[in-house]
Amino acid sequence: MSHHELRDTAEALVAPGKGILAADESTGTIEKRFRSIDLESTEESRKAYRDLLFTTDGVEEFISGVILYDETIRQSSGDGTRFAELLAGRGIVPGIKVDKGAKQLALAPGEKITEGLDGLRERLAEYRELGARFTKWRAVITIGERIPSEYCIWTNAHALARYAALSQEAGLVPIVEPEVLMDGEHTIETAYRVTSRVQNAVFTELHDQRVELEDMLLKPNMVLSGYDAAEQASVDEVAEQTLRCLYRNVPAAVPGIVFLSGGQSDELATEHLSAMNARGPHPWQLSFSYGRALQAPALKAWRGDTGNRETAQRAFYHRAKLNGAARYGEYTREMEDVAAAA
Ligand code: 5MM
Repeated sequence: MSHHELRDTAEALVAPGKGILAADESTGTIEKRFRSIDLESTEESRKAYRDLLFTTDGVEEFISGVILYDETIRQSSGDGTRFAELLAGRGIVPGIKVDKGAKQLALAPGEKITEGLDGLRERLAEYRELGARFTKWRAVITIGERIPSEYCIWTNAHALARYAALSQEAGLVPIVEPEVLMDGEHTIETAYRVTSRVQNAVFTELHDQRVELEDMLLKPNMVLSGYDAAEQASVDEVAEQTLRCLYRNVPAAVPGIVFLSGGQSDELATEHLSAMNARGPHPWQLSFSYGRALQAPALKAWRGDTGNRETAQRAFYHRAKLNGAARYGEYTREMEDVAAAA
C-alpha cells in the first residue's frame, strides 16, 4: 500500500459533514453500559446491539468510520456478513481499537499507562486482513493533586508514538488519543494547561519517531471545566480554550481532529463542536469520534428489546445527523426539540 492510501483513508474519515462512531467499548465497559439498562452483557447481546447501530438506515450520510473492538471485528450480522465487510459495503471505514487498556503506572499512584505494544506488529497485520483500515490507541491522563506528572505524560506520549509508527508501517491510519479526563474539581484553565502540555509531548514523540503527520488523526479531549468544578465554563469559553490549545500544539499537516465526548451530555458535545466549527475555517477538519455522546439515546431506547430496535435506530440516526450539522457549525438547540417531537 502507498502513502496515498493512508492519506485517502485519513481524509475519508474526516469528510465534510461526517464523523466517527466509537463502538470499541472493551468487555468491561460495555458491561457497565448495559448495566445502565438492566441488560446482561453476553456475546449475543453485544452483537445484537452493535448490529442495530451498524445497520441503521442512512447513517452513512453522517458516519464515516466505526471503531470496533477485537470481539466485534470477528462477528457477523444476521445474514452472515462480517461486520467489517458490512460497514465497508456501505461506504463506512472499519477501524479497530488496538490498545490493551490503561493500567496502573508503576511508582506513580493515581496515574495510568496504556499497555499493548508487545506483539502489536503481528496483531496489526491480522486486523488488516480482517478488513480494518485504521486503528485507535487511548492514553489516559488524570488531573489531581500534583498530577499529572511529567513521567506519566512522557511515558504515555512515547507509547502513543510507538503505536502510531507501527500502525503506519502496517498500512493502517492511527488515531492518536491522549485523553485528559474531566474527573475532578479543576478549572478550565487547569484543563488547558494540562491538555496543552500533553499535546506538546505527544507531537514531540510523534515527530521523533518519524510518524507521518499527514497520515494520522488526533483524538483529543475538549478543554473543559472538571465535572465537579464550582463553576462550569460556557460554550464560548470551551470553544475558545480548545481552539487556542489546538492552534498552539497541532501542526497543520494533520488532516483532522476528531474529538472524544468524555462524559459530556450529548447536547453539549454537539454544541461545543458546532461552536468551534462556526469559528472556522481551521487548518484541520474538526470532527467527532464519539462513543457515549452518539450512543446514549439509542441504548436507552433499545433496552435490549428487539421490539425497540427501530426506535433505537432512529435515535442513533438523529444524534448522528445533529453531529453532522455541527461539522458545519450549523447545530442549534432547537434541532433537539424537533427530535423530541418526532
Ligand atoms: C467507546 O469507548 C472507548 C473504549 O473505552 P474502554 O477501552 O474503556 O472500553 C473509548 O476509547 C472511546 O473511544 C473514547 O474514549 C471516546 O469515547 P467517549 O464516550 O468519551 O466519546
